[in-house]
Amino acid sequence: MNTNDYIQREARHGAHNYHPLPVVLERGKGVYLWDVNEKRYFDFLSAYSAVNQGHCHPRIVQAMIDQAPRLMLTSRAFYNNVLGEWEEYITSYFGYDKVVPMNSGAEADETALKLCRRWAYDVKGVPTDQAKIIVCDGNFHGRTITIVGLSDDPSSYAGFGPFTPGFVRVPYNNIPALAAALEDPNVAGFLLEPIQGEAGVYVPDKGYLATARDLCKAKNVLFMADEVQTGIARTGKMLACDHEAVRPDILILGKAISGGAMPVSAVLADDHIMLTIKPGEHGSTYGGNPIACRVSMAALQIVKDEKLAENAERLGRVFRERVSAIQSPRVELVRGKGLLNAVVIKPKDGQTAWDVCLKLRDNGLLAKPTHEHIIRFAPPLVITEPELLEAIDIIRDTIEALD
Ligand code: IF1
Repeated sequence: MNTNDYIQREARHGAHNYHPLPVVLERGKGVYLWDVNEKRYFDFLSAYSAVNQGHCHPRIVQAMIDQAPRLMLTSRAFYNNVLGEWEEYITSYFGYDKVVPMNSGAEADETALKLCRRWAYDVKGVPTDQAKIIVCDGNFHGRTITIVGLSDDPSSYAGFGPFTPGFVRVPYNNIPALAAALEDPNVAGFLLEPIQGEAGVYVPDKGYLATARDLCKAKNVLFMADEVQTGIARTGKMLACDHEAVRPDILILGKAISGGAMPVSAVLADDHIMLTIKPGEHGSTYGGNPIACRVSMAALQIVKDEKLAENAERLGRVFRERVSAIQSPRVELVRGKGLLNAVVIKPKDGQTAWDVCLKLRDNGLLAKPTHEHIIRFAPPLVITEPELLEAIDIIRDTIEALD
């Protein structure tokens, strides 16, 4: 079979809910991917920041191999010998009383919304069914009906209504708008991404997170950070909130807490929030399964052992410095934090970021546009400086060849 055969087969049998870059991958290792013709690429998407530890990290693979033949799934109907170890590990890792294990990032966001509402009624004293949760313009928190109802991007919500009530949207990175929305006594929580990934790596002004957290605290409103994409060392700190020493009331994690091996997500909070949900009131068949727990502990330990946050901080600066220095009228702007960066491409002759990504692919580097003129560059955090410099050469050569 050739590349086109694979693509056509998916078109015949799979829903058309994606428009992937035309490349068919079959092997990954570290920062590299190989396609079905054995062509090698730098991975500069990392599966949207799920593969921070690099593809097929041996310690993560070994964790799967060790656990799979012993016990794969018990469900939460019974105890097992692994879940408690993971709960203890991850709650001490991030400094919270308790954790709810889930699978996808969307499930973790939905779990956080349920926790926030339940806390509002049982602890804050908001009248039943009157709780409001504030979200931001430009947000991306997943693809469920409630979550797409929070979006202001028609490609996320159009044609899927009606939507869940009880949400207020404010402009991102805008303290006065947040302060005004917080005047409503029924507000229970504020959900945001510390850096908006899908919006095009939108880094808020310094102080925004800390001020927002203080305003929420003053109004007894839960500050909920969706670190599904920005967490796990991606932005140069373990959590993006760490850049401002902000400790969310509810911390939402996913993607790289399992290093791209399988879906694992988690919601962390302290007892006064977490214990408002009683036995039988929330759950998931696979949430916290033994393989997920072993894989997640390996993935999180690698982040510390291999100092991935420090590496992301240092090489992120190298990336932004060198890409900003590319002498081309096409590079409008380079922005980001750590190794979560985006380049805004000035359009010319109708060429979009998609066209640039096709040429990057031809030159051996895989990246994906987030919008018509923005390309996100997010390699695995295990990338070395020589590998990064080689990848930047590909980016430079590709952009300079556009003119
Ligand atoms: C797609 C975007 C990124 C996320 C944040 C929750 C979730 C995501 C901050 C949900 C997931 C993924 C989903 C994937 C593409 C990708 C994405 F382009 F959609 F917006 F990364 F920016 N919070 N993001 O980024 O996690 O349920 O997917 O595990 O849906 O196309 P999930």
